[in-house]
Amino acid sequence: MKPAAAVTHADVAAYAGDGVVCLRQVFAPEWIELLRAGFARVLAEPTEARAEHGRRAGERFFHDANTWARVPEFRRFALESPAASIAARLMGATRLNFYGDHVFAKEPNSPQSVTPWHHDYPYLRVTGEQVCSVWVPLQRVTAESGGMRFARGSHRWGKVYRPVRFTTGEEFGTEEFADSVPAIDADPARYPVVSFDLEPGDCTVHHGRTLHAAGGNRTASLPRRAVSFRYAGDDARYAEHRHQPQFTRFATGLKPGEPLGGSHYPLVLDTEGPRGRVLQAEADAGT
Ligand SMILES: O=C(O)CCC(=O)C(=O)O
Repeated sequence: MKPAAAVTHADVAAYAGDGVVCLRQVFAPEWIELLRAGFARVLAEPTEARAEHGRRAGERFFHDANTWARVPEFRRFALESPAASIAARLMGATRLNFYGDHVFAKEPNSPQSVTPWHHDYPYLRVTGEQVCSVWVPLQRVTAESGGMRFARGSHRWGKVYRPVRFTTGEEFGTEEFADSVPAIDADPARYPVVSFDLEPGDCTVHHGRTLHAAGGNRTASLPRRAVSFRYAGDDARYAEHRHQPQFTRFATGLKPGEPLGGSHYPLVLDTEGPRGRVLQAEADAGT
């Protein structure tokens, strides 16, 4: 579980202050190979929640979510790779549940296939401060291939903004959320943005309220494939929204306000209670 490179105090401070941090070479090559195998499996046999967000004919922006139940490579990565301990350390969590995976592929020559500015909270069935996503690329990622961009400190703006459809950029959930995502790119002085070129083995970790976006893939030959592994810590509670995106429409057996748990949200780390193998065994048994 230990990351190949340690998470430093400076990383923890960056995550707390900016709502995002880039970690270099925290996943050994075997972990990335495992993800590539899982990714091939998802592309070959996507779930019902898959969507194609390509904005123009000939472009491909593929997305799928919560595939880990049937993709053993992702399940193993989520529960056993350094991702969980990275998430716990950055959030200061003593207990950690895995929330789910999210798979994104922007193929070359997909320049219009942008990821609109959004944050994750209005899409997720969880509330709390300790919710984050570990975004792990499978190959080099540059601004040109669709690198992620983050509005620095936006997790501290105290708002949950309306979700937007990736296919069109239109917002939804208008009765539930009062505010639209601010026009981040229109005012760089007011809304500073950070981005990172990444190599395999690197990742970014963003807070569930950090606004983020990404360009299309403007390269001719570099795919842009990544998997987000989402985790929730001590204060996270199950929540429901009136507008459930397709990929969250499954029965959890939980009531709003309850801590996460059960087979959908397995406990992966508990520094104060019985942990490690016992919890792993529970997750494997689907309890
Ligand atoms: O990869 C992308 O373009 C979007 C990723 C994202 O929104 C996320 O991981 O929360």
